[in-house]
Parts: sequence; structure tokens; C-alpha cells
Amino acid sequence: MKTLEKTWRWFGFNDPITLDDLKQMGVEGVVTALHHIPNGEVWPIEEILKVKKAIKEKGMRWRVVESLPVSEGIKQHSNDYPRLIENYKQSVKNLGQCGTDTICYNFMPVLDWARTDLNYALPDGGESMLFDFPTFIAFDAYILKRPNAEEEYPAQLLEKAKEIYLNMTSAEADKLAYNIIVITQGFIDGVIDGSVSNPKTLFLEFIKKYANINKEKLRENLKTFLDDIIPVAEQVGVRMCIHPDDPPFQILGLPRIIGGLDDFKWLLSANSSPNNGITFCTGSLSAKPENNLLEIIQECGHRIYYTHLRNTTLLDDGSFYESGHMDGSQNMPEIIKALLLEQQSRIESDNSNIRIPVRPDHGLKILHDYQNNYNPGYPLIGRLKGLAEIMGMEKSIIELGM
Ligand code: CS2
Ligand code: MN
Repeated sequence: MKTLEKTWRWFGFNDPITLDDLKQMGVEGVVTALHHIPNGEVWPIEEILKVKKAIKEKGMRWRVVESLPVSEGIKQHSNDYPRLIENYKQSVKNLGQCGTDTICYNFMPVLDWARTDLNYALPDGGESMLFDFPTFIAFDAYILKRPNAEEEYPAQLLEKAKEIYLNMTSAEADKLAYNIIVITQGFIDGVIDGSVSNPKTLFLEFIKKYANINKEKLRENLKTFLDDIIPVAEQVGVRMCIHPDDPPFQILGLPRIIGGLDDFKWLLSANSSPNNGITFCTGSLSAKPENNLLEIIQECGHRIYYTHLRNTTLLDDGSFYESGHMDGSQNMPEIIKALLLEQQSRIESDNSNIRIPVRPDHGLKILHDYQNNYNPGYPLIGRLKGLAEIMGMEKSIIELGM
């Protein structure tokens, strides 16, 4: 039985973790993006080829593009849509023509993933990332002061949030806002980077643009995007893989539309092309207790073209923290087994021989990770531990028989 294809997110030539390092760690496919091209601009063929060549020279291949960012103007279907969608189409074409055939993207308004604590201490001395819901509400209602935010939360949670806010120093409040708006977004090509002087005001302006966009309207905008992009993807043999929302529920009054099985079913019916696919991110999906990840693989597995593995521990009130890959609420061996079976049945039925790329999504901060300034969620040792655990689980499943 074939193994899943081991991949790793590499942040490009400035990443302190080099391509040589990846090779030593058993990585087969590289996941990366042209981070230096501004959001909304075309990715030129020469730039794509530069990265592709560098990876190839080290005996690996550029397996997945993560992400080709979808501009806010596309999500909002603003007046700038025609220009932005043409640019996006051109980038998809260029990537496809260069042989990079799997593109991950998301359709989350304004924010990609959100956490309230990027240095959440674990009992064994390592660090994780925490989404504490009452603290997030404190940010939304009392630090950001988003109009009407208070009305959107249950009284009990709001009470807790108020207490948290009142016990914060102003430096702590600033840090929380900076973590949510800037730090976790900048390095993944988010809308606000560290160079702006008024991130909170800007952030509120971005949110305001969704005042008339509810869940139905955002779905409509995603469908329009798919109907425009998927034919191009088909032409050049690219598979588009949407990443689920993280957390997979509504925050900041913004609609979130890819949070679980029903949303995936909607996605696949909105555009039935096989080039319209899914990034199966266990960490994001696991943060909603009603999600049954095995059921999602069962129902939508045929369209999973890329997987992120990580685990979470769920706390009260919708809060959660990221746990080691083998700990947490999800049974990782079961998930890996289901993915291996999906891959196997695909190989048997269409003889495609394409292996599903898998990467350790985030990792805990441990050991030497403290000596380096890695992007939050992307330390070397913690992620390498995750990768090793994934490889070990997979090997045992295959060797011991399914
Ligand atoms: C990633 C996401 O770091 C992460 O959590 O899984 O940021 C992911 O790259 C994007 O949502 C994909 O567009
Ligand atoms: Mn992910």
C-alpha cells in the first residue's frame, strides 16, 4: 500500500528552515507560496519557475501552493472583482502551465485563523496556541469595540469577557489585539501586516465592508468565484482545494461558510467539477465538537486533494487549544487509516497513482524552538515531532494490516 505524500510548509528563501533541512526530515513535497507578490497581483511564470527549480534541485517537488490568497474584493464581490478575478485566473493558469497542480485557498472574510494566546503553556513546559472564547469576546466587544458586538453573545459569556477585560493591563489588551489582527495574519498574506500604525481602525473598516454580506450572500460570492475559476483550473489541470474556516464558526459578526460536512456538501454541489476540491484540515474542523471527521472523509473523501493533520483539545465555552498530533479530541490513527483507504480506492479505481499530500499543520513549541523566531504555529522541532508521529502511525497501520 502506498503512503501519503509527506509535505512541509516552507516560507520561501527567507525561511530559517532550509530546503536541505526538509530533505533530511523525510519531506517529499514542498508546500509554499510566492509570499513576496502582493495579494491580488498576478504570479509571474518566471517567479514560479525560480521556486520550482530551487526545490527540484534538492530532489523534491513543489507539491502544493498554499495559499493563492483570495482578495477581500473577491470575497465581497466588490467593484474591483473583474480585475481581481482576471489576475487570479492568470495566476492559476501560470501555475498550471508550470506543472504546479494543487492550490489551497480559503474564503474566510478578513481573518484567516484566530487564537487568543500564542504562547499557551502546557504542563510539560512546551507551548501551544489557545483560542479562549471569552477572551476573544473581550477583544471583540471591549478592545476593538465593534459596534453591536455585545448583542451577539450570550449574557453569561459576555459577563466572563467583561471580567477578563477589566483584569487586563492596557499592555495586555494591546498585545491581544496585535496577536489577532497582525501577528498571525502577516506571514500568511493576510490583509493587515505589521507596517500599519492603526491596525484596529483598519480592521474595523475591513469588517464593516461585510455589513450587507450574510452567509447566503457569501456562499453566492464563493459560487461565482468557483464558476469563474474552475473552468480555468480544468483547462490547465489544477485542483483547487478550499481550506476550512478556523475556528469553524462565526466570529466578529462575519459569516463563515466552510465549517463542516453540510458546508462541504454545499461546496461540492455548487460546482460539480472534480477540480473543485477540499483541503481536509483536521485541526480546524475538530474545533467544532459536532464535526465527525471520519464521516466527512466518508462523504467527501473523493474530493480531498490535500490534508493538514493536527489535533485540538476542546475546553468549555467553545474554547480549544492545539495539542500534540497524537493527543487531543481526534483519533489520529483512525483518520490516517481512512485517508490511506481513500487513497487506495482512488488508485484502484482510476489508476491515477496520485498520492494525497499531507503536512503537519502546526506544531507545539518545544526544545530548541525557543531559540528561534519562527512564525506562530510553525516551529521546527514541534512540527518535526508531528511529522514523525504521523509517519510512525501510518507505517504501523500499513505494516500491521488494515
Ligand atoms: C493554515 C492556514 O496556518 C494555518 O492554520 O492552515 O493559514 C491556511 O494556510 C490557509 O487558511 C489556507 O488558505
Ligand atoms: Mn490547516
